Amino acid sequence: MKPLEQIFPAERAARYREKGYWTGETFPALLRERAERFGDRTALVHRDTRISYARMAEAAQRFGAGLLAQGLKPGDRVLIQLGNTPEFFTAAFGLFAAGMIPVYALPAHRRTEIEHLLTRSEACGLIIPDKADGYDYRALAAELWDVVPGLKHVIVAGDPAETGFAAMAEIDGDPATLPEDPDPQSVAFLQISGGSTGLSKLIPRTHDDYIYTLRESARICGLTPDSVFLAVLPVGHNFTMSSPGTYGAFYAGATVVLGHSPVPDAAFPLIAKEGVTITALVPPLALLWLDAAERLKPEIPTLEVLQVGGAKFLSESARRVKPVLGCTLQQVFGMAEGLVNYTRLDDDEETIVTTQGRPISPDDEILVLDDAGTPVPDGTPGHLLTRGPYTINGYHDEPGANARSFENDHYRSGDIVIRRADGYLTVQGRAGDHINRAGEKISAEEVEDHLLAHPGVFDAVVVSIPDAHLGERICAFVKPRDGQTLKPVELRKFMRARQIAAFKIPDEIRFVDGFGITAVGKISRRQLRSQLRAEVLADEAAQQ
Ligand code: OOB
Repeated sequence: MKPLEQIFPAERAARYREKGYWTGETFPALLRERAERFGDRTALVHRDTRISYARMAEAAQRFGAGLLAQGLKPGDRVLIQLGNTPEFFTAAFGLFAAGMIPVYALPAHRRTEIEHLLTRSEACGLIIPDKADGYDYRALAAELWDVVPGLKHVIVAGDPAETGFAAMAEIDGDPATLPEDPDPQSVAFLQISGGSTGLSKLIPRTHDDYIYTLRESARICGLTPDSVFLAVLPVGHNFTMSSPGTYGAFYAGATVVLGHSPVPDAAFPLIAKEGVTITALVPPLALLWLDAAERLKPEIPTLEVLQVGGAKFLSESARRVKPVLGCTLQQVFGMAEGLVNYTRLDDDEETIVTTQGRPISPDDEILVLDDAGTPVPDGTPGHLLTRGPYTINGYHDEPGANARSFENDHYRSGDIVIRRADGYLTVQGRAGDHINRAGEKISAEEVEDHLLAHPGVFDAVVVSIPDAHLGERICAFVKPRDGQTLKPVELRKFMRARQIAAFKIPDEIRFVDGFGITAVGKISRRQLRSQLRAEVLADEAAQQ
């Protein structure tokens, strides 16, 4: 197994400890300590089930010990593909308690993504629901069982039916068998990247670095044990997990309400019923909530903070949050690789609506550089690079991507930002070729690869197009092979059959005879993408 590491240069690691950012806390210790301190208080609410801190910790520890009894070992990696249900936390904290490493996948992922993540992480286990949103995850696991040799344990939250897989409810062991707490500087879990090229990369986060973000996020977002955080975005995503998210809420001893749907008709009554004080949305959902609230005038006086992040929230929309929902907007600009920026709750309204906040840590060292790598003056757009106490120094086992994304000890995020003199950042767009579709990051190259696999496709170029609802949508330009006629519906069906997450299927497919240049090879795909994107924008402008 390739070792998991996240190596911070010694001088910086020493500084982060000295300054009290890294405190030596670990996830298993955090779980025990919170169970002792907040025992009977409610940690989790899911439909009619309420779970106390003591019960959550006990369930996790028993599950972790049960995994050991099944033959899994500390250090083993286990992929969790669960939705917003209590089992997600039993699984994640159970793995922590047993010294194992969770790898977080999203419920929308399908065979292609899951196979890649299992293989790359060398996971020996997979934890799935039985069925969710009409999709049978057991069938997916059964296919993977045959093709991923390292996969030895499939655990089903719910009914394993005839698969022969283990039922999560039956995995049970004696917490006395759990190992000692891990080294706080060791890797706690693998998060996945949005990715601008190819499939997701694995992001190793350590106990020390991640728990620092939880502690600071809980403070910046004003969490107390009386706060109630509603999770409607997938709990496996870094935003919902740690900014402050569910883990930040646990850090503070607060209550997490698991929402089963982000639509206003479901969320508003849940906010009212549970007295939710803070929740997190991506911009398209925030727009949906704003429009619904104008119509429905919901009684949600407990809601103090609405966080919006994952993609750019335009200032005109941001301005509506306070008057329409009656709560404070907090913009969150973060990345699973580390750096998270927040507008602060007491910032002036202009800062809240026009910026994406400033970093968590005084030791987040932000650079804004021009194309040649020279720092630009404040107020001028440039490439964002960063290093700091919770930003990774490399992806797991990705020499090529690491050479592209890390330079002089800094991570290049691919974002174009403007920095104000006081350190607040405004995101201008992306330098790279990824599409941010309602907060889901999609690599243009990956979608092109799927299209090119179709026998009738000669070439394909995928671009992002600004979209009023989604923020950006996926537009594919496809040149069919000579003599072939293709239909969009046929290509979409073909892509679905390749078992990829549905959010990667192009929203729009345009057929072209060629790409307007004789030798495609002579210009980079990146140039081609920006040229085609400009053509669509010109078309759209002409139609208005
Ligand atoms: C969050 O994490 P990822 O890893 O899915 O995506 C990171 C990328 C950023 O590099 C940026 O391109 C984009 O998502 N992004 C934003 C944004 N927040 C994220 N772009 C504009 N405005 C924003 N507010 O998306 C994530 C992780 C932790 C907290 C929040 C979001």
